[in-house]
Amino acid sequence: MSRIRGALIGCGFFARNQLHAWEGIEGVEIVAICDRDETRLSETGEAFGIARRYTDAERMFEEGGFDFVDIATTVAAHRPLVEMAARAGDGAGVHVICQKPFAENMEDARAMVAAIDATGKTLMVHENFRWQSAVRAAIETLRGGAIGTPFFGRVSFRSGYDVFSGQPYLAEGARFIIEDLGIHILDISRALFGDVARISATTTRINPEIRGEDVATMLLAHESGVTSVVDCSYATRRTPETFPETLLEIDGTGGTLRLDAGYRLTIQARGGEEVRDVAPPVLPWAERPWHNIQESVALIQQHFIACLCDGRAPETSGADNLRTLALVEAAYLSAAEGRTVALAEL
Ligand code: NAD
Ligand code: 89V
Repeated sequence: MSRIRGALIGCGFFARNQLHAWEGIEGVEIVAICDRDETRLSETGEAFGIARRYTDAERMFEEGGFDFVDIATTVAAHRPLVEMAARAGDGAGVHVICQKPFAENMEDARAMVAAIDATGKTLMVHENFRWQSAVRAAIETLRGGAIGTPFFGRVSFRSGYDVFSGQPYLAEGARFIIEDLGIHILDISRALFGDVARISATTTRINPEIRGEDVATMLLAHESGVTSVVDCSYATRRTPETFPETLLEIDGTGGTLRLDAGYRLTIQARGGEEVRDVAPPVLPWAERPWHNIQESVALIQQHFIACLCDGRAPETSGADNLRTLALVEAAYLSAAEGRTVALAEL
């Protein structure tokens, strides 16, 4: 593929990371942007030098001139926008990269996957936490067999960081931590240990100022036989504050792997110990402590473009992400009904 042209919808809090990352990928150009909010639209257009600006996504698709669309809106707009992308160019469609959470429910998610499937275009969910370089180092080490066959894992994200000032909508929804953050951590568990047969979960709300749950503890029985604990909290005040690090403890038949605070990866196997500094770089446009997430945005977008060029499915394709989304739904169902939920129920 020669020059690849993209359009981005949703010029909000997170989109600037995506636009910076696109700027860093050779051969890619964002030729149009869209937001219903004119102020955000013009500020973003000015900041990134993008002249084609739309307040109406339908019009942007009608005028076309791009190969893929990057959907960076919050979840309620995802299904209509993905379906618009499928109808674009008289049904030829365009490739799609869509932010997490992909959909509000399984029915919408399946319809979105089917709509893009029918066009033969690529659909990737921007599920970037498994692309964080520290997490990736752990995934590659495990897949390389360094600690033998895993049988236990803990995938943990605990923080007291104020996420609500940058993303006020996170305080307003009936659902919070599993849908917004747990979705990433559940996806990391899938990337490490494979698909899940059963899950049980508890949730609670500690912060009285928000509507949804801010603590979730989940027990996953993977099809591979691994048991993992996925625990998430935005009510944990401790030092060091580790936002936005995911910490790991994995036991295998031949040793153990830990990813500790400060991006320190420790592998103990065959009577020896290796400690590696796997801290992510701070990209020129990034800022601490978000640099970890920001680098993963660059990496997942590079992966998307590599997949388009090679004609292969992205790791977090729409079809793959249905299984992460099903885990989210199953966790809420388990917490509400106080029982273990089989993923086959979803
Ligand atoms: P935001 O509310 O700051 O921005 C969303 C923008 O989309 C707004 O400017 C809004 O006007 C615009 N918009 C909504 N519907 C639209 C439509 N139909 N047409 C045109 N514009 C529309 O939200 P945000 O914090 O930037 O989050 C966006 C998405 O990114 C969410 O799904 C969130 O979960 C996700 N997110 C992902 C990560 C990550 O690491 N992957 C981090 C933060 C946020
Ligand atoms: O990555 C995210 O989806 C963000 C945050 C890290 C704050 O949970 O919303």
